[in-house]
Amino acid sequence: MQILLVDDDTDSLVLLEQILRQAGYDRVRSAMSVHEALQVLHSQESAGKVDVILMDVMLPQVSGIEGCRYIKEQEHLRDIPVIMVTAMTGEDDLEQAFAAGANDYITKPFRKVELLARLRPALGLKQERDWRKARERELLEVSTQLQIANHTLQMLSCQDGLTGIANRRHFEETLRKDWRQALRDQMPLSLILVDVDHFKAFNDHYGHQAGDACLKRVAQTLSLSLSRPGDVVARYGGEEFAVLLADTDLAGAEKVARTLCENVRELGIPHEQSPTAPMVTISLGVAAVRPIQEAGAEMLLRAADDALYRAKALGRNGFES
Ligand code: GH3
Ligand code: MG
Ligand code: MG
Ligand code: MG
Repeated sequence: MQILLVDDDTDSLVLLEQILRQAGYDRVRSAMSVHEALQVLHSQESAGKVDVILMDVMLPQVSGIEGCRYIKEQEHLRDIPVIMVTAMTGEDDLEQAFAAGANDYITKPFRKVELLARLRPALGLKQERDWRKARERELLEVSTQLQIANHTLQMLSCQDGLTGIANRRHFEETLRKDWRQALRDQMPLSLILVDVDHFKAFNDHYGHQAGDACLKRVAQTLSLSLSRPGDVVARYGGEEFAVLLADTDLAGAEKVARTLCENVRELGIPHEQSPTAPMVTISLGVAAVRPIQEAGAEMLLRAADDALYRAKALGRNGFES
């Protein structure tokens, strides 16, 4: 434990230090004024390490009472117990010292056993405060880690493992939310369902791994082809994707569908076994509604699915609405 002595009388300092060292306290520092004491408290080797201050009251320039008050006003110093050591024994002096935040008071000439007896609880108090602070810091650290973990989990729970875009769960949540928003704002909402053409044949011919890589590229292309911040693309199923467009009417959604179809085709991923084209293509079903109170978001899904079915039947590599 480190003890800081503040006294303008050298004899007092020597005596105090001697007693303390004899009692086994070998980390003792001295200061002859409040100013010097603050220098020690802020110095490299003692900052945050002083465990108790023994402070004389009668000091040049700034009194020990003022010094104590100042220390107790500082957030980073106020935990250090201050014991006043003084020859001034009046009741007023005592009152002032305690009002300034002093933890204890010893009168000079002091008895050795009294000094040591009063020192012990003060040091115990400091230790307890340090321990509590360390616990608080630990708890804060743990709670920060938990928050990060929670955030990560939440992100992962919305993400499709293979492609990194939103998963079906997140899509369905967003669909419900966007539907309610569109209903409130009386705005249109559009949905595009996307299905990779002849993908079973692609897998059979190129292998499942190439199939996975193809799905990743298609997902990325769909995602990069959307321009509005509110647009959401999700993996809806195996080789099916869903694109949700808020505040978008049918004409707008058809434009997006055309772009998506073109962009995937332009990736030029070879697909020799496809009867449609010698490359990977997609079919799209487009639906747009202005939500009404009486219907739910399922009607939009059903309409997009019907349109996708027609796009497939009509030859694939295109969209229907
Ligand atoms: P269509 O043009 O009518 O859509 O024909 P299709 O072959 O794409 O349709 P089908 O539903 O018969 O086959 C879908 C295929 O997608 C079958 C399945 O093996 C493949 N598939 C689904 N999920 C994955 C996946 O995560 N990775 C890979 N590599 N293939 C997948
Ligand atoms: Mg003095
Ligand atoms: Mg399919
Ligand atoms: Mg398919």
